[in-house]
Amino acid sequence: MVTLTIDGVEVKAPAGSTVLEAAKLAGIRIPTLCYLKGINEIGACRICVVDVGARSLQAACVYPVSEGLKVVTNSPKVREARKVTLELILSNHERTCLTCVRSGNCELQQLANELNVGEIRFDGERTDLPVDDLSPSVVRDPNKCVLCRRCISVCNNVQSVAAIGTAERGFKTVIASPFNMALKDTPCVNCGQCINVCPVGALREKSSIEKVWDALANPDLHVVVQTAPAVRVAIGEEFGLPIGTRCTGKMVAALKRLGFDKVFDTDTGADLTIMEEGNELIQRIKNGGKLPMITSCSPGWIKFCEHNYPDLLDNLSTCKSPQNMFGALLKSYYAEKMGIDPSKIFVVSVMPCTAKKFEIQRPELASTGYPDVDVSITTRELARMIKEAGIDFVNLPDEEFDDPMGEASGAGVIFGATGGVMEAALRTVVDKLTGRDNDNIEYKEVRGEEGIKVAEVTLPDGMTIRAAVAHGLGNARKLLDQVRNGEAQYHFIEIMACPGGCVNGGGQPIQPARVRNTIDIRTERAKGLYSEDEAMTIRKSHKNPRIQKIYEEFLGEPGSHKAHELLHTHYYA
Ligand code: HC1
Ligand code: SF4
Repeated sequence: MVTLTIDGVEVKAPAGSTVLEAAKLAGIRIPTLCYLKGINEIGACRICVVDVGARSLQAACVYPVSEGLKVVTNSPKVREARKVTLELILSNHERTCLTCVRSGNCELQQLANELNVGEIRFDGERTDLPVDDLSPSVVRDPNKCVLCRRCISVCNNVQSVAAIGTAERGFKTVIASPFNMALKDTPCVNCGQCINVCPVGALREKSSIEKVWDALANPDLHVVVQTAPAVRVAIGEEFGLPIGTRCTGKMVAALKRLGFDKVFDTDTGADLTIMEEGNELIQRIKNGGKLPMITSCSPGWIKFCEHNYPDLLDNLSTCKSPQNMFGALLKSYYAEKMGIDPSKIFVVSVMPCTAKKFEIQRPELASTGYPDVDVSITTRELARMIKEAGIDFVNLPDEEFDDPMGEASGAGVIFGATGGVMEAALRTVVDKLTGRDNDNIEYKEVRGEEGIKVAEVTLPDGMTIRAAVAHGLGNARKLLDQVRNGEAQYHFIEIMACPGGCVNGGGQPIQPARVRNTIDIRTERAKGLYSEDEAMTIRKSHKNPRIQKIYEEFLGEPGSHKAHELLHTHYYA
């Protein structure tokens, strides 16, 4: 520990910590803009400057503490320096705050307020560059960019994709793709992590709200909606509820009030995925198929694999994602059961994910002759629709998903957290391989935020299933390099593109840095999913009576010809 003084207060801070961290220990809040703990600690914006008695003011987020250091965080000189910096940023910021998607949740707006900026003294030249809205998932507006570089850090260092970086210098500095290509023409995987860390409205999802309103207003269409596991534990944040609050019943009630003909649960699709994927794994193990088998439900991960590990495409499970399995079933089994022409069924998915917008456009994901899913919106877009419709979300009663597709197991629920697909699969695979209804169903080794997690399950016949889980594409890269080099041998690997899994997907409510720097939002939301699973009586996919019925009435067996036609897919190098 070292002892220093901040604003006259003696503070003990761990050696190696920064002035920003030490100030926090002393209860002193230093304003920041570019700083994002663990992701972007580069001292770029200089909003956090403090006086350490040196010739110039120093950025607190990167300045190390030292024994006897004297820091002043609040003096006329410091306040003026911060204000000038902020006014210079604002002078080149497109100030369309009233209509900006981040209005009310903009860190720049909040900072202007906190630093008491009443006027902008330096009006001058403005950046005027085209908006890139060609990607199916992400819209980039350089005119709102504050050059904090959080998006670059998350894309390069966390996701290891490097689709964006800085170009030009001085006033012309811009965040851009290589050769200024449209994002859609780069290796961008549409994960949307850059959106979640953007402090302003320079990055946002490509909105599909109007398409949903149009479908809902079309009397010729039967409009059904499916909601992903992770949406229920995050949507409440958009209405002021604590992070991780379970809002399943309120979410269903809101969707019914928006006018959807049926409200279904993607978790049922997740149960179906486990049936197919579990069967595929058992077949591969028994018949000497390609191992390790790798999960295929995260579309950002699939695109990453296609770009970076084409040699591992045969390792991917051929299973479609739960979203698409469920969509295909709605336009076949459900259409038949309800006597509705599949051309009249319009499937909307609500996902915590921006890459799902890309996934639904993949031409091979249309096994009924119609796209499995017609429109995919994010958790944020659903919240906007609920607000636009004037629905009082917080005071809604809890309502149930609709029959005949609404039932799901706890295994389907936990899909939304990293390790959840693996745990759900093990619950079924171990039962199938042992021929027993095993009670031990919680695989805690694969839960939590460790970047790469490993589990070994030894069966009574002596066979050991070796499993690994990676979340965030940087971790996936590390794990896959081990697999590629023969350094690690597994039967089954789960990969989710987003750090923390879908609970932290690129379409989830955006929590500002002041929250993300203090709370692990991934853990809080995951807790909500695990508690929902715990409260359920059916916690294994193969025990879900709805799933059993679908196989009995329609699909036959997992891996059947019909199941293959509707529920499986292929990939492109
Ligand atoms: Fe996911 Fe999945 S868990 S990919 O994260 O396999 O988006 O929540 O819907 O499809 O079920 C997302 C979440 C989601 C699929 C499922
Ligand atoms: Fe990078 Fe993901 Fe953003 Fe694409 S969507 S630029 S891959 S962070």
